Amino acid sequence: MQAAMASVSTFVAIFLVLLAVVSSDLLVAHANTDFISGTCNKTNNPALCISVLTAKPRSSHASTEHDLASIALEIATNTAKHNVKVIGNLSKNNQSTPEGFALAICLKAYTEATSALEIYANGNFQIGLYTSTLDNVSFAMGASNTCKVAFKRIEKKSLVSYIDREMKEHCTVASNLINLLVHK
Ligand SMILES: *[C@@H]1O[C@H](CO)[C@@H](O)[C@H](O)[C@H]1NC(C)=O
Ligand SMILES: *[C@@H]1O[C@H](CO)[C@@H](O)[C@H](O)[C@H]1NC(C)=O
Ligand SMILES: *[C@@H]1O[C@H](CO)[C@@H](O)[C@H](O)[C@H]1NC(C)=O
Ligand SMILES: CC(=O)N[C@H]1CO[C@H](CO)[C@@H](O)[C@@H]1O
Repeated sequence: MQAAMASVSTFVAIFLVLLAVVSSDLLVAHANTDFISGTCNKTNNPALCISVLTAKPRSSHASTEHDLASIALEIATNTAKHNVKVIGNLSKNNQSTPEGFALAICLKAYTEATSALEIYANGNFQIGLYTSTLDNVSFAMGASNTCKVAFKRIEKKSLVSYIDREMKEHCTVASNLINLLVHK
């Protein structure tokens, strides 16, 4: 009987501990979602900002606007790099076609965008030169338009409009968040 009582109270104790662990995890997750949405609410496109940031698990550990801006800059940088690869792959199968000509322009634009983000924007961000960082992100974002115009010139449907849009969106979110740091 006593042993049974003991095991019931042990069971209750374990249950309470588990409950506490689960609910504190939920509280933390909730607090971070609030931090992301609260920060994104200060930008002029909260929905885009939230969807881009929450795709990256690391965002849920962010506790400052600086952390979120840094994550957004990394996302934009990875997008530029990824786009270089996608365009490089497409160029192989489109050589000596009008599309190949447009893709070469896109490839050059995204290669320059990658270094603008990875070297210049990242370097300036690290040392707190946020206005310069914004110049570099803005330059990089131009790749999406350069690429779009290249296809317009050959009067063909762009093979890469999806990645152009992604680049524009990711650079916009990075700019909006870095902009929050400028006015501090
Ligand atoms: C952000 O704005 C939305 C829509 O106005 C609102 O529902 C939400 O509570 C806001 N988030 C925070 C953390 O203030
Ligand atoms: C590029 O092509 C290579 C080889 O076909 C493939 O492994 C890689 O996943 C492709 N990358 C992208 C980003 O499409
Ligand atoms: C980065 O920004 C700085 C400051 O505006 C500028 O001098 C530099 O040329 C920029 N680099 C790129 C690649 O945008
Ligand atoms: C016009 C042209 O040659 N387009 C080709 C470009 O490459 C992709 C595959 O990577 C082909 O599907 C297209 O037909």
